[in-house]
Amino acid sequence: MEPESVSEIGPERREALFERDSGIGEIRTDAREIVEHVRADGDDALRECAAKYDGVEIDAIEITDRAADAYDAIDTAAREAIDQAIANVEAFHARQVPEDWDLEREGVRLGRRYHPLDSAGVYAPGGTAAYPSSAIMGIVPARVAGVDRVVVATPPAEQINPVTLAAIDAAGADAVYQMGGAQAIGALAYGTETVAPVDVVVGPGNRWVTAAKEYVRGDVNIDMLAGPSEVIVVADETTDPDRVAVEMLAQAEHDPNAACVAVLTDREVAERSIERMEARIPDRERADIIREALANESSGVFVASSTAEAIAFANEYAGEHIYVDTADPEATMAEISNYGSAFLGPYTPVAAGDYASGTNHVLPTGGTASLQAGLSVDDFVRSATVQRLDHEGLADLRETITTLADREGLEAHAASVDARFEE
Ligand code: HSO
Ligand code: ZN
Repeated sequence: MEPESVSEIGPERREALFERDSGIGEIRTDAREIVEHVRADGDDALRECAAKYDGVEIDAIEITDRAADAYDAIDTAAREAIDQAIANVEAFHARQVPEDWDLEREGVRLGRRYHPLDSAGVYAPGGTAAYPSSAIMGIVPARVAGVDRVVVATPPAEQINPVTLAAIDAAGADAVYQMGGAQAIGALAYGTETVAPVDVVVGPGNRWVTAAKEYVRGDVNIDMLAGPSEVIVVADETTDPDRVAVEMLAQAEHDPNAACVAVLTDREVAERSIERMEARIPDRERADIIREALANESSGVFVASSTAEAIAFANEYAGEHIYVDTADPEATMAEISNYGSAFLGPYTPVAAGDYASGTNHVLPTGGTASLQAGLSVDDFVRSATVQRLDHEGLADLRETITTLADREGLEAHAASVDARFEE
């Protein structure tokens, strides 16, 4: 890998960097068919899909008891880590619970009221890495919001990762189902004999999960259409190249399609960061995935000619995670507004937020961080408005209402107000 200059990024490279694709285009139609299959055939379709796509024959779809047993069976260190992560995620998300409010003026009271959704479905991915942390990130905010029924889908396997099952149990899921991929999203959205449909489906997954979420959106709420993990590192001449390297390698290990970018204002630090990345890769267990991720067209190390150019690059990139390791990270960050979650300073690796500090790691990718937020309590509540007027309050508004109703040709609206003033 060689450092590239920000000012010399060509149009193709630009597109790959800034319009990162979630990769659902090619499988969209097939994912929709799977959802419709589950919608039509329910549990039978889920069992068929488990055999066909996950290679396991399943009998019971609900495995809630197995999750409870897993929590007791895993080692103490894992149990303590799960409990600590849950406590921190709970504390951070408790601050997000919105409070009802009222606005009062003479004779009129207007208010906003928040109500939790009744039910939520959380997708906890399986695959090459297990994701107990993602289960926590989906379940805890739903519970904190006051959702009555929180259920989890996780892909069937010969042996579902016990730590994932334990985390699902500890985070407080009411039910767990062994179902994965597009079929799981179909079941959560439309229900089967075993699975009752939910109001909102959240959580990251592979392309099939994302394509299915795109399809069911509208019939149910979803959090977002998340693509492969991303990080953008912003660094300057004061940065230790090893820290750039470890941040790049950490998110690169998620997926060959992960997008890992560094933008530095110092060419020498950029060159040394690349050296440190290359030196460190052989020590990593998932070296092959890391190499692929760093070589893909959405990853790279860039040299900016000024801080302003680096900041403009970061805003255009709109990364899922931004790691800022400059002389004054707060000052650098003051001008960056497009990002899912920011990690500031040398002791704030992205892994802190991935696992344990308390912020959510389900975050917008593919540049959508300029448009939307990561998963939060907001995804599990809806707001409504309420009002109460007295005689005087309505008298004050009478003329305004009846005039506008008249101009709209909706005379019965005006009459509904006038009626209140008839003897
Ligand atoms: N960085 C991922 C979340 C995660 N990391 C889970 C480790 N485990 C979100 O892009
Ligand atoms: Zn991660």
